[in-house]
Amino acid sequence: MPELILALDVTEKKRALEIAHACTPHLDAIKVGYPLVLSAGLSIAGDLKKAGLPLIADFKVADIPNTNQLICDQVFAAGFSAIICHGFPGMDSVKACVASARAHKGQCYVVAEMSHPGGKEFFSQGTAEQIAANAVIAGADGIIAPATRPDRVQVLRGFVGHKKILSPGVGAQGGDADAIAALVDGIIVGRSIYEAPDPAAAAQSYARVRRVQKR
Ligand code: NUP
Repeated sequence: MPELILALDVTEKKRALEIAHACTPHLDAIKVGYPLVLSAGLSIAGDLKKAGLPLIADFKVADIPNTNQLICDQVFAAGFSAIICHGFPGMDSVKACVASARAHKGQCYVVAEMSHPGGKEFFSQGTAEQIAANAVIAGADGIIAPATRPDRVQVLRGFVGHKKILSPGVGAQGGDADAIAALVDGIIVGRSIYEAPDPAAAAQSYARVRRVQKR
């Protein structure tokens, strides 16, 4: 059954912690990216860990293998349980992230195709498929694929088999949670929860996807 992952792109630490705390009962994981870490510092991981949920670092790591490894090691040492990296820098770069994840008993997810309209510009003509296939060969735990394009998620499923697909783009970007939930292992929701008048109620409403049977 798909997980519900909150994208906590809130740049004020106190508010971020309040929203995380209020939404936690309805969530399976919290994803943190540059917006929050650049304002609150990497130590936000230690604060958020108190909620008891897995923490995904969405840094879309995209460098040479050595730099990737240095970045990922710090992310896991800070308390994150998973890292998101890009696949386009190549198999060796992805493998460095996977190696760091394994060394820290963490997970690694590879962006195969992005959810925004511009995501079609370069993640096309077989590139996303190749990235997804490489993610499997590199031993990653899964891929990131767009909730805004369920047809593409279905295609990419064919390349990753039982590996996990986590899918952003629900709500604010136009993706339909119920349409995508049956195709993926987790939906990632940001603004539609943290910008809602009552974030906990919004999270509770999205938590219905946790009961959807996967196709
Ligand atoms: O392709 C991607 N699309 C995307 O939106 C890959 C991502 N990692 N994300 C992230 O998911 C994005 O950076 C944000 O943190 C979250 C979606 O947030 P929202 O559109 O639900 O507010």
